[in-house]
Order: sequence, then C-alpha cells, then structure tokens
Amino acid sequence: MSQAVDEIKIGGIGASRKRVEDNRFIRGKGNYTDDIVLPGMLHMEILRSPLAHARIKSIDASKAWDIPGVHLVLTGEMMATRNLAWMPTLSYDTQAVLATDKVRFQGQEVACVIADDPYIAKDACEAIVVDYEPLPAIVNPWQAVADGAPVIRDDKENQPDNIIYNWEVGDRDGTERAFASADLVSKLELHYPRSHPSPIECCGSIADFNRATSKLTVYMTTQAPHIIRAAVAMVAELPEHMIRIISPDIGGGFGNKVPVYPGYVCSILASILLERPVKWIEDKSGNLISTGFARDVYLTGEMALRKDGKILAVRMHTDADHGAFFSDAQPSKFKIGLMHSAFAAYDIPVAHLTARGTYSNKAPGGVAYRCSFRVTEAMFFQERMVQAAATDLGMDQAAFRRMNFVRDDQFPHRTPFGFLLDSGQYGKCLDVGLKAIDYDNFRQQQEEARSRGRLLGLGISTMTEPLGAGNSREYDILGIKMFDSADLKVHMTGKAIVRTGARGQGQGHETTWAQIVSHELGIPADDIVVEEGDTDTAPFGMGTYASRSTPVAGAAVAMVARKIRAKARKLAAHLLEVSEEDVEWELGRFYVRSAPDHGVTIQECAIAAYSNMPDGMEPGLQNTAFYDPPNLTWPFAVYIVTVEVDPETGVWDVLKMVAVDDCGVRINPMIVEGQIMGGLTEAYAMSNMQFMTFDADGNCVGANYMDYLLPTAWETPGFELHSEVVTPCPHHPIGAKGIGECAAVGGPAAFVNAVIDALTGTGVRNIDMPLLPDRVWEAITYRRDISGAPPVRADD
Ligand code: MCN
Ligand code: CUN
Repeated sequence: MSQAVDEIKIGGIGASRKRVEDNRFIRGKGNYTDDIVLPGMLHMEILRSPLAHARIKSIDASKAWDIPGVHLVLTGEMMATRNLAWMPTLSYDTQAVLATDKVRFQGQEVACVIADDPYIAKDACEAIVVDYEPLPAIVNPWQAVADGAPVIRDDKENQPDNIIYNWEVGDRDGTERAFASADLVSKLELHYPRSHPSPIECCGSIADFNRATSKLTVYMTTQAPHIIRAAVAMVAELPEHMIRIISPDIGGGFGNKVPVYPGYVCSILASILLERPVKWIEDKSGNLISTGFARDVYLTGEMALRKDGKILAVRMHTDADHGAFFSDAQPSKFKIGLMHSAFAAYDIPVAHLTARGTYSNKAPGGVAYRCSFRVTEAMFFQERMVQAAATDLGMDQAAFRRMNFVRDDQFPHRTPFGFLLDSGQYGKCLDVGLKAIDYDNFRQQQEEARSRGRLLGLGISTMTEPLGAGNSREYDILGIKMFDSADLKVHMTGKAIVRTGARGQGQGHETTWAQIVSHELGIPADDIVVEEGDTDTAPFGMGTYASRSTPVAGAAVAMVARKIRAKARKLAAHLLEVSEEDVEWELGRFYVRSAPDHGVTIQECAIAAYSNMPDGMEPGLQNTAFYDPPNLTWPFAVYIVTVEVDPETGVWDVLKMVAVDDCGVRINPMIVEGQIMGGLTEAYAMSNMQFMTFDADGNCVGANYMDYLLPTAWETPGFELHSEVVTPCPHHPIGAKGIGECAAVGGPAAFVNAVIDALTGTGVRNIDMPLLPDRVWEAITYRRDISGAPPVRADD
C-alpha cells in the first residue's frame, strides 16, 4: 500500500538540504576551467596596454616570435585580416578584441602570445615592442562632454563626440507640475564608484577546434553558455551546431562572467589557426583591471514633498561612465538597465528619469555586479535620497518610509515608470526590522551617547528588485527574447535528471532544482541529478544573472515536472484500472478517489512508462518546458544597521545589522540565508573598503588587492537574518521570487545611511563610497560632503 511522502524528509521545498555540489567543492574535487588539461594543449597570455589613451604607432613582435616554445603571436592587425579585430557588444556597440588604431583604456588587450606554457607566453608578451603616442585621457563624464575633448571612439562613423545615448522615461510635464506644488524640495547628488566583483576564479577559456570534425568545443567561465554559443557563431562565423560551449564548475561569477571578453575570442581563433587546444586563464591583475567593472554612475535627484511627509514626485538624472566600449549586458530596450526601478516600493504619483551615457578611457563597465541591470545604483540612490528627504522634513526615518510605502492592498501596483509590482508586505518587513534593532531604544542611546561626544548612527535601507527577465514582450538581449527552459528525464527506476539553460556559479542550483522536482513529483531530491552548462546537452536558456534563475529556469523546472506528472497520471489510471478522472494526486502517489488505499507511487508509474504503458501511449517519461514569465518577480527587503563612528580617526564599526528579506516561498531556506549573508558581506565591502579609481592620466588607481580589499571573516560584521515575512509571487508556479542579489543591492545604503546618521548636526549630507576613514574624518573635521569622483591625484 503506497503512502504520501513527507516533503521535508524527501528534500522538497522548504527543506534546508545541504548543498550537494559542496560534496566535491569542499573536497577539492571541483572541476574548474583551469583544472581541465587536454592533450597537446597550448597556453595563451595577453599583453595589455600600460596607457589609458594612446595611438599605436607600431607593434614589433619579432622578438616574441623568436622565443623557443612560442607558436603564435596575435596582434590587432592579424585579427583584422579575419575581420576579428572588433566584435559586437551586447549593447549594440563594438569592442576592440585586440587594439589596432588606439588603446582606449589601461589594461586593454594589445596582443596575445600562444606558447608551450604560460610562462613562456608571458615572457614573450614582454618581448613585444609597442610604440605608443600618448593622448589625453578622459576619466569622468564632464571631461567626456567638455569642449575640445578628444573623441575616444574615432573608429566609429557618426560618433562626433563621447556621448553614447540620452535616454528618458517617465512623465516630464507631470513631474514639473508636481514640483511646482511642493512645500519642500529635497536634493541629493552622489557618485556610485566603480566596483569589481572579484570572484575567486578569474575568467578563462580552453578552445579546442577539431579540423577533422569541424567542431569547436570551448570550455569557458561563462554564466550564459547558450548566449556565448550564439555570439561565437556570429563573431567567428562558425555554424552554431558545430559549436559546443561547456561551462564547467565556476568559482564565483557575480556578473563578471556574463560578457564576451577578447581573451575568449583570441583563444578560439588561436585554436582554429593552430589546430590545437589553447588555454587562456586570466591572471588576478588582468581580471581586476580589465574585466567586469560595475557601477560608475553619477546620480542626482530631487524629491517634491508635502509638509506632512507625502512624496509628490521624483526627478532623477544619471550620468553613466561606460568606459571605452558600451558593453553592458542588459535588455535592449533599456539604455541604462532598470535604473527606473528606483522608488518602486514607494507610492509616488509621478516621476521622471533622464540618463546620459558617455565613453571614457576606462575598461568597459556595465557588468551588473550582483545586480539586476543597474538596480543596485537605483536602490542606493533611492534610499540615500529618502534619508535626505526625511532629514530635510525633520521626520523620523522609519515613519517617513512607512507613510510612503506601497500598501499591501495596492498590489498589483503600477509604478510611475511603468513597472507592475507583483506582491509585497513592505510595512510588515519594516516592523520586523525595527523591532529586531530595538529602534526606539537605540534612538535614545544615540541621544545620550551624543551628549558625551560619541557618534552613534542608524541606517535604514529598503530595496525591491525586479528579478526574472523576461517576459519576452519587453526583455531581449540583442533581439533574443528572454525566457528559459528545463528538461526532465525520469528513468525507469524512478531516478531522474533535470537540465536547465541556467548556469550556477555557486548558488546551489544542483541542490534547489532537485527540490522543485521533489515538490512536484514526490521523488526524493537525492534521486535527482541536476546538470547545467553544456550547450550540447542542456536545453536553451539565457543564463544565470539578474537573479533570474529561480524566477525563470526554476519555474520551467516546476512546469516540466507538471508535464511529467500529467503523463504519470495516465500511467497511474492504467495501472489502477480506473479512468483518469478518478485518479487523485498527493505527494509521491496517485490513488483512486473512491478507494484512497488503492494507489501507485510515482516510481511505479515511471517503470510502467518503460514496461507497461497503455496501448497507443508514447513510451518513456521525459519532457521539456519553455517558460516565458508573465512578469518580473519583486522581492523586498529591509536592512538596518547601527554603527559607531570614531570622530578622531573616522573609523566606523558596525554594532548590529538586521536583514528582513521577503523573497516569497523559499525553496531552500539555508541556501537563501547563504545568499543574503554573501550579499551583505559584499555590500559592507563596497561601502567600507573597496577603493579603486582613476587619476588624471587614466591610470587605474587601486587595481590591486592591497587597495581593493576583499572582505574576510575577520572584518565582516555578523548579520541577524529574519525570514518571517513571506509574500508568495502570485504568477510564479511555486510562488518564489529571486534572492541572489537582494542584499548586495539594498545593503550599501544601509551602511552609508548609518554613518551619515551618526554625523547628524555636522551638516554633512553625503560621503561617497567607499567610506574610508580619511573621508569620514575629513567630513567630520571640515563639516563638508566628500566626493569620491575621479580624477584623484596619483599619490592618493
Ligand atoms: N532560492 C531559493 N528560494 C527562493 C529564491 C532562490 O531557495 N525563493 C535559491 C535558488 O534556488 C538558488 C539560489 O537561491 O539556488 C539563488 O537563486 P536566484 O535568486 O534565482 O539567483 P540565481 O540562481 O539566478 O543566481 C544569480 C545571482 C546573481 S545574479 C549573482 S551576481 C550572484 C548570486 O546569484 N552570484 C553568485 N549569488 C552568488 N552566489 C555565489 N555563491 N556565487 C556567485 O557567483
Ligand atoms: Cu547582475 S551580476 Mo549577476 O546578474 O550575474
């Protein structure tokens, strides 16, 4: 007699199942790109430009060719003969693969050497003589648009200046009118500095072209293998079915592994030319100086306010410094990503956003480091602006937010920029957070401490993040619609394999996708293996970024499991000798409605699909589901931090941090908590210690791990996480919303707000991140705002 199974026991949704991938990771048995060794494999190294902006007068590679063990030296000139000196970017721009005419940022790829080992290749790079004629460098948007500024992209026709786009969204006139009727207008200006994801593993690829079969296999650190396959097909003009992209284990992505990098393209061309496998593994400084930059936006805005605290309108302007090539990976329709998700959680009648993108002599930015397409900047500005407005009004920070939040009964809620929020309980999240931090008590302590010269501060930040692009109506990358798919095969013994087009980089997909199948079918999670990352076996998907995997690929997993269940129901009816309408489902088994003891397990249905199917039924138990989400999912979070600032040194310490995240149904609560802790750690690092900027010559200052500090357990504060608020996503098959980035998105403003709050009374409105001690000290001592915008003096 079969029985329903206990969902938590079999590792279904809600089970804090240990991550199955960690079995190999913590034993050192992961299989990363650099672990792969192919017979006859050669090694590639890249020569990078020491200058930010310079004309290339000549490149002499003859000495490099002479070094024993060197097989090939690639230069821009050679690439050009194959039409590969330039490649298209994901934002309809072009990017140099190897420089031909000019170098446009420090660290740009100038030449590649392919040799017997990486050391020979590196030495040979140093033997290449490049004659540069330096040009003035541009390191911020004001220099970019100044009269007489050198045109960085003189390679492009119809590009007379350094402006990439001017974009706007919202209601300009309505916003004007609302401002005219305001009692008070509050303003804020800030710079969100460049930041870098710095995953432990750098980027890399091994290209393996086989002349005999015409097949190109590339092992590659990519978060989006199918998109890369399409890009390689287009760039290298190879047939797509002859390209196999394998993304093995990834040692952290955080957005760094979304773009197509010159190193990938060069290793592919080298393998085609040499007919041998060619491995390129980026070194740490190459990673830090040339790939994966995020942010670098200047944000200004104004809020129109009524005396009682009601927000009447918001006006925002963004100047985005994209570096030398506009290579953002983002939906085509939105020039500045989802910046217009700013203020979505607040019930604001009307708003207007303008954005201008400019080129500069910096590495291409626009990787949305742990961020759904610029949402991090949007939420940072939102929460800094909200704090400034509450201060200007003389209102309590929490009360001001509560008064303006979208209320529970307003969902689905249309924002003034046109998004449709699915669901949420914003007030409740705030309540939980305030209680956890003991808000009223802290405010009292703060007063008392102040009277004794001690500076305590409390910062609140909230965030709501549009996660799960598409729907395909609005979201595409280079015209390819954004949706995902999942493939599920149930073997005859009831064990299964599920594959998706997503590609985890440490998020735990191998654990959680199995849990979704368990939830839908009652098959124990341990009986289900998850596979991602091989374009020859995985179904199509747009990849893993923008926390889209659970909202899209995860939904596809649920949907394909439901297709399997529908077929299993037919098999069950056949086995139970009743009609399908008389069959009921409970987790793990079908039974006869009128005789509940009379049932068959899902495993019995599986074997029947291979051994005892009804006449006319197609044998086997496998299927594919494509999922095009009807809307984005909108998780919400409240982060509250208390700090103490030392007025003598500017050093600040976190006293306590609480996080209240509502990401709908949690598939694996432990994994969700891990995601939040990781995100908060990165948020803390961005706000506190990660310093990387540019001097007037375009030198990347701080492109080393002495200045750009990675947080360790030692300095990272503890976090108190709260999970009691759960608002299921109404349109997601299992009610889940994304979570992967939320804490990195909403976290930074909480830390900065706390430090600014500690400085109450000094008149300081803003200190740009990172809030290094010297900046905080200077703000306190001279009672002034501190801008972190480049250029800085080279000795800073
Ligand atoms: N999850 C869950 N319940 C939910 C939501 C998510 O159990 N309601 C689980 C998921 O099943 C998945 C994990 O949490 O195992 C993250 O899911 P999701 O929010 O869908 O995010 P993605 O899987 O799409 O991951 C991408 C996101 C991004 S964009 C960045 S950047 C980032 C992040 O994940 N990079 C990471 N977290 C990272 N974590 C690690 N370890 N390494 C990275 O490179
Ligand atoms: Cu936005 S960084 Mo993550 O989307 O890969």
